[in-house]
Amino acid sequence: MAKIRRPDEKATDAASVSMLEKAAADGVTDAFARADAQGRGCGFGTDGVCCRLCHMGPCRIAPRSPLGICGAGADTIAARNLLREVTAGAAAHSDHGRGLVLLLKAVAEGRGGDYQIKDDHRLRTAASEWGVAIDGLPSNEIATKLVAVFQKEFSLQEGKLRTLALAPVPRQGVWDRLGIAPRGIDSSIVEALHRTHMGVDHDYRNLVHGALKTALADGWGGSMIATTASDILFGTPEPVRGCANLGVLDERSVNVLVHGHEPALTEILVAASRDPELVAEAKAVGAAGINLAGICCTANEVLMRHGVPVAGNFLQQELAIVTGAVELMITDVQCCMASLPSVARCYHTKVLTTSPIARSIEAEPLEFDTSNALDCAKTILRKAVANFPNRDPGKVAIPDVKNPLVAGFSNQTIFNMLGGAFRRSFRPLNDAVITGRVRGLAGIVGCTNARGRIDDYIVTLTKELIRRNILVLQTGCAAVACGKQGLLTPEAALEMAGPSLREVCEAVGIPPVLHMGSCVDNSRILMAATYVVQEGGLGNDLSQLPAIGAAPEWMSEKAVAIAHYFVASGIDVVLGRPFHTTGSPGLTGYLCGGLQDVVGAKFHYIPDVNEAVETICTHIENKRDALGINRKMQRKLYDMKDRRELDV
Ligand code: SF4
Ligand code: MSK
Repeated sequence: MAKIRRPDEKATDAASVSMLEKAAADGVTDAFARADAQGRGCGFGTDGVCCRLCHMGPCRIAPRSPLGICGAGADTIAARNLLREVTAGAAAHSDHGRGLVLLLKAVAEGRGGDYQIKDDHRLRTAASEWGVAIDGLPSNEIATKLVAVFQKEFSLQEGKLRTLALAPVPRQGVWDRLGIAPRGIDSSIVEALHRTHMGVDHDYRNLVHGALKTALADGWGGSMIATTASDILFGTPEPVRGCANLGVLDERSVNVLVHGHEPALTEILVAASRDPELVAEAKAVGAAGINLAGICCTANEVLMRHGVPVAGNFLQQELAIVTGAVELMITDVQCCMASLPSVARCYHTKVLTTSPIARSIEAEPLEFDTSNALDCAKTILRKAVANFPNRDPGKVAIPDVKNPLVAGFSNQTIFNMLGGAFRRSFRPLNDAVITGRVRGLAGIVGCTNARGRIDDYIVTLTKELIRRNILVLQTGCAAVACGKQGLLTPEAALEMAGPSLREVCEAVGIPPVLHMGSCVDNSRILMAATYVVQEGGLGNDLSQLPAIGAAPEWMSEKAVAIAHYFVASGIDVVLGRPFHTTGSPGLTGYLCGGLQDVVGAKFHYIPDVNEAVETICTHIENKRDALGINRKMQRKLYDMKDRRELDV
């Protein structure tokens, strides 16, 4: 009999708990209820030993049937399944990147409609990074040349990705020696599907290397290009105030939620929602105005650049509708649940899909046309305004729960904040790490998962690491989880950070947890680590840094790809739930052990958060020992004069 959890066993924050109670009272089935109904899940699937790659199968590996019909055992089957997950994740990120490159191409060729190049400086630095000559050229010509380079990164058939050259040189050597430097992004994905076809690659270690290679085509390819193109088109994020949780919905306004991952439409919606004509139309139907807020990573994109409030992370998408106060939810791609229209049916909410590759039964499709973006955005918002009179006040209950936050920590911003506009530099951060005031860096990223108590592991881990003077970098739904708990404010440094991290944060004016963007922006974390290496004093490869990645509550195939590109880059990754490999001791042992000698990093499966804290701290201290920077620090009590003199 499956266990039915109480609302407070499903969610950490008060807003989600109260909406889970309301969902039950309103007769709405949510993801948590469906997770309970699913029970523990199929053991073969959980262990990764179910294969349906050909139609002699499906084959399941068990003691009485240790081999599939073709002779593939648990190691091969689980490794092929894992590589296919990485491939899907890499494809999702990279297709997102491709869309942005095509938009940049249209802008460069004068076909961008309402879009333009917002960050000319970023365009020029990106062109230099990718080896495009810029001398004397106007922006559109530089953009055209850069787009050509980016497009070739997708289509390259031979050689290796040019983007890999952004990584530290020793790391590139590791990839070359191992033969995992990917060629074109698209061809890497095709190759991964080929090698996992029935009867091709059977060696689980070789399949893991394939997973690392495909993931590199994502992190150092498609995702890196996606982030760069977004910054050029929409502006490189700078620190911005915002707030998070369901309390950002406004009972008096037309509430519009953007959900998914693609920033192009959302950027225009931000402008359109402030259009006086549309605001007047909203007032004409009795609303105070139009309130735009976001869910998941589309939310992170517009939070990072405009301070648009975040209504919630992944598992709050249904709960937002349960408030009864959402006129329209606009979905694009990735992480938008199939259930949304059926939840919306219990209220007056309309669900609109805007991508031709992401339709939903019962949701209204309205294909977003980038060449006519503003008109399209206005049409969409008018649907929301028209729906406002249909709201049933008796069904409205918006939790009075939200927390302020500061987001917008692109690397360019971190350079400026640490070094000042005239001596932009990561030096102060390196010095803080070398002197031990910052013990190390942890990238805590990824999703939330309905099988657990959402946000719990992420927030507990983050709080404990900053208490132990580890600076935390975040993206995606993990960042929103911490935003909801007030961890993304400079004040959090005073209240929750360890004493030496607090001093650093106070001196620079940053939170102890830096929100670096959406899940595709994990590329920013790769680059942050790279800039630290390049700054000097902490080794010459990413694998030497006192740094670690963690995906405590991950659920998406994109997270599998992200975890692999971190490990391929030499950065260990802690996973709060294991990959589906536990039916293969050989594969699990290789991922969580053997890889260390191959790429200088490995995975850690750690469901217990306290164990994760200890593992992460030990890992960071071991790296510090190896660098020879673990000199015993003298404890010093700082007075105001000392604080002013702090060199951070
Ligand atoms: Fe079974 Fe092999 Fe076919 Fe997989 S590829 S379904 S293990 S026969
Ligand atoms: S939205 S991939 S649940 S982070 Fe990027 Fe959140 Fe994970 Fe989707």
